[in-house]
Amino acid sequence: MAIYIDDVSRTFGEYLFIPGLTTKQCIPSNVSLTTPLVKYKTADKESALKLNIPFVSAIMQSVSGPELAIELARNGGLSFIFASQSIDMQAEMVRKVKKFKAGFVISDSNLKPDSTLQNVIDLVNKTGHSTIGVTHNGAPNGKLLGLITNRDYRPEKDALDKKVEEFMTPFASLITGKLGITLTDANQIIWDNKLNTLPIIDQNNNLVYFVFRKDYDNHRENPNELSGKDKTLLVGAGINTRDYRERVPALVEAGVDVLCIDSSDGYSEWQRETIAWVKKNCENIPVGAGNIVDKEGFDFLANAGADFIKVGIGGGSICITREQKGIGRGQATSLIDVAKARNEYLKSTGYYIPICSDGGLVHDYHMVLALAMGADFLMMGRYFARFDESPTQKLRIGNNYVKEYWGEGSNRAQNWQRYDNGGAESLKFEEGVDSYVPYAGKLKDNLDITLSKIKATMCSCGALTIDELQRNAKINLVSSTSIVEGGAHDVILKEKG
Ligand code: MZP
Repeated sequence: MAIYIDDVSRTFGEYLFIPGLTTKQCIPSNVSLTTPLVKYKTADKESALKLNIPFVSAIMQSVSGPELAIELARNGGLSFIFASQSIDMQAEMVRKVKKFKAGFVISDSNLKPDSTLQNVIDLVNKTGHSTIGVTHNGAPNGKLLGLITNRDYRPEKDALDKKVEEFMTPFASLITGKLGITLTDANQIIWDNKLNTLPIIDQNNNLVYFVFRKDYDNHRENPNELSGKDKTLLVGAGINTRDYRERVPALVEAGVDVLCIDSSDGYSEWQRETIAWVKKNCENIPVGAGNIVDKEGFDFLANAGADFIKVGIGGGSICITREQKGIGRGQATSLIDVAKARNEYLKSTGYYIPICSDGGLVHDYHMVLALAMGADFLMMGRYFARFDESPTQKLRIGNNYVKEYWGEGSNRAQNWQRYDNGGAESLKFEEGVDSYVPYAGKLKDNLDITLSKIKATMCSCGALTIDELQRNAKINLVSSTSIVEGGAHDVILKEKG
């Protein structure tokens, strides 16, 4: 006979906090959101890898590219670069994040001296950037031969087949900085010489970076920045249970800090094999696994050696797995169950395995509920897809700006490995949709508001850390009528100006 679980599975919108005592120390500026990312022995006191804010971005084409990874790590979180692309392309994205130095930009617009004005115009239209590095081979790190800006040509008057070397500012006339220069010194040279761009070159005159005058104000201090001992930003990458023997070494070579197996159903022997292979062949690289929704799934992946475990099936905003396969569980119940299993595992082994709540977070207070229910950190797709830094197009629909957001199980992503149960290498049916999300601007601006709200809720609960929140929060299941009571009601709202 099948096993019946009688308790209803529930999600975040069905719970609210009851305030705890807010002491005088309990103010948002005293709240710490630092949280462990990977497994550790409690005798060692803390995790070897920690996040400064409990956010990671989803392993999705429409979310985690290098631009978002850089901005999120600069603000204390971490991205997992998506795995549903070629190994080379994914490794290149990881490399881009690892090479990032605030204010130092790797040139994305480069041509050779024998390229033409037409090539220049095409490149500017494609990238939107007006400064072009002229290198011997047209590569971002080739030998620097000159520079082109929009002051060097007149598209309406000049011949379109004119060669770049005829109108570029040649190397001999350029002011350059040497690799190793500080940002402050680079800015001083820009200022003293009234430049717009300072190319930074190595000892062989290879172009390494540009420093732009226009970026001067952007180099703010980021006290939360998530970087390693070598000062590079931390970055994660998704992997699958098919090509990990080739993909993982390429990612490690590119400098990846942490891996995560990306699958809609992690309770599988394929995940166990993948974890074992990574542990044997790349012992210093932590690997997370998932997704699971109960104690059995957690214990299986914990015993397989996972460094963190992701919780959640079917709750993602773009996910239709529950409709298509009837598989899934309310996210709050899943978390409560898995957190209990994690605590039991800790008691019996002395190892703390962080858990990540993945998908389905809608309101900012849901994030606090997920943390209070035992999540160490949160994976989000929809939340990050709305920002400038996500890799998708911003479009105008009617009077609103939106960004595209599609699931990994949609025909558009074709990430069959994520949904693979063995067999043919293709997506057999869709488990995700292709959609839009409202455009919301810059990541940092939105994150600041979200973090303020999280800290305010934590203070109301009397908690200064995530650990205190997990130990002391009072959480109450609420009736559907009290949810209605929670919004504005029985008033006539004024239209917003
Ligand atoms: P959300 O933050 O948009 O609600 O959910 C993001 C999560 O949904 C991802 O981290 C992933 O676990 C899951 N996901 C991604 N693609 C699909 C799909 O196509 C999906 N079904 O469920």
